[in-house]
Amino acid sequence: MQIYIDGKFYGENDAKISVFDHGLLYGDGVFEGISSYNRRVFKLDEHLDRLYDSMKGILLQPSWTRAEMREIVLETLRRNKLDNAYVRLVVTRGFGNLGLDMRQCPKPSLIVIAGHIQLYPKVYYEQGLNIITSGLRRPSADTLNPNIKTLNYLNNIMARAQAAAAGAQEALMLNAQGHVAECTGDNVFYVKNGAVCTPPLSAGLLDGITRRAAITLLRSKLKLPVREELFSLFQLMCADEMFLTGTGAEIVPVATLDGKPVGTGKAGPVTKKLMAEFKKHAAANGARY
Ligand code: PXG
Repeated sequence: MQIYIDGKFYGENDAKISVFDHGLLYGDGVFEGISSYNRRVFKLDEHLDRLYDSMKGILLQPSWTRAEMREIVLETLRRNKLDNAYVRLVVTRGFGNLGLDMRQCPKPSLIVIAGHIQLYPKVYYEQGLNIITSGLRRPSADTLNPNIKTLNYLNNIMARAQAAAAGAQEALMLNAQGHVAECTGDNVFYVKNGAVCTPPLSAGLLDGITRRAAITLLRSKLKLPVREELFSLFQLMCADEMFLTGTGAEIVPVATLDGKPVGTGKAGPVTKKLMAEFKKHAAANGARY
């Protein structure tokens, strides 16, 4: 595996960064996770837009143009000869001293890893996931804005550990007001009486690229109304179907929530149609390499 770090490619064992990197010391940095299908990078420009917005959100001045960053992603995929891949971009504040002041870090670092990710075994795409509601809330925008894809993932990781302890695959997270926000690495949708609903970005969630693609496909291909509105756990308990979206997960049905079946407890018809439309869409679109 060839890993890009700050202008050079390294083998897996030689790909290293400083222990003084503030990405490690403080989680001071941002990242992206991108999928490629059939030698095409899915929604590359949307991911680059989000990465540049995330950098703005943490006052990190990029030392690469967007065009350079785009080419680095494509070149990393080419070098690794991957037809279908998961690309992880990490931008850290770079090395500095042992102090919080970002001005001590002269230049940011860019890491690009191209490999594979399997978030959920295949069986869950037929049977649906079992998920629980975490007791941990997503932070609000005035604490650590969930719209920014930062390297601070402990909130998500601890909630995911609660899911694992309960024998579930994912954890649903509410915001401080008790509205449904998202899962630890996926966005949330439910279907009720032929309409689809997902929380608005203001509920405190990542503006998922797969979420956006799902909204577009639901409207254009399935001809269903999609509403972005606040809802509580009660709406999910009464839903006909529920599914999650994410780069690694794609579209994945939910079978049970907190031990109780959602709808019939199986992948519903809207979810199945959306999964098929998403597969078609992802296979036929994206930047070639
Ligand atoms: N919410 C959170 C908190 C996420 O981290 C999503 C929603 C879905 O967003 P996208 O843009 O992917 O549709 C994410 C995505 C990983 C990994 O381990 C991270 C995510 C997805 C898949 C893998 O690198 N985060």
